[in-house]
Amino acid sequence: MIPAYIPNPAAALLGGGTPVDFGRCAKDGRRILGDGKTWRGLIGGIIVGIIFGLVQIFLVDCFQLDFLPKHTLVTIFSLAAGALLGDMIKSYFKRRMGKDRGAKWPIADMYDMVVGSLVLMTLALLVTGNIGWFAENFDSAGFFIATLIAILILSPLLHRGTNIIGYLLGLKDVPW
Ligand code: CTP
Ligand code: K
Ligand code: MG
Repeated sequence: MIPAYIPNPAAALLGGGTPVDFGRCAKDGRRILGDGKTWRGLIGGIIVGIIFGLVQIFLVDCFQLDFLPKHTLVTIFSLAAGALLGDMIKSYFKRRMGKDRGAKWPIADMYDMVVGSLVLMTLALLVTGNIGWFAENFDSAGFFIATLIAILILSPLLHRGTNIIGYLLGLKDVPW
């Protein structure tokens, strides 16, 4: 999940400038996505996520960490892009609900990147004819389900943790 977890904090560090929605509003008069979703954050976040993924591929190979899944260019790109795509889709619905940029939306804020990254990775593996990647990297259904549960438990903790650190360092305006 490293290529999925990195893009969000990377976007927070690199973001700014032109918003993805170019400042446009939806029919409800509110911003389509808002100023919290910028092109620099989106593209920078995906690139940094891919770089971490490439390092992960290198380290897993180098130190023969065979208990870890074997990432490919397709899996790291789709995890990184899916994380920020999920984040943008969440912002779209946040604006439609009348919540301002940066407002709290507990469950959605924590799982947007998890759902976005895993759904896009699955689609990317399907489209590229590599859906067998799951069976190749997970010995049993039990191991796969255990991994999913670990992701569901760890993700909110990591999300909370990095946001509190970002807040304390003055990089984020709010600790969520
Ligand atoms: N960011 C960005 N571009 C993105 C995602 C994030 O520039 N595609 C930056 C923005 O500066 C944003 C910060 O990272 O404020 C934190 O991201 P996030 O918490 O996802 O955005 P919010 O400001 O909370 O906006 P929203 O309410 O739309 O989630
Ligand atoms: K987010
Ligand atoms: Mg936020």
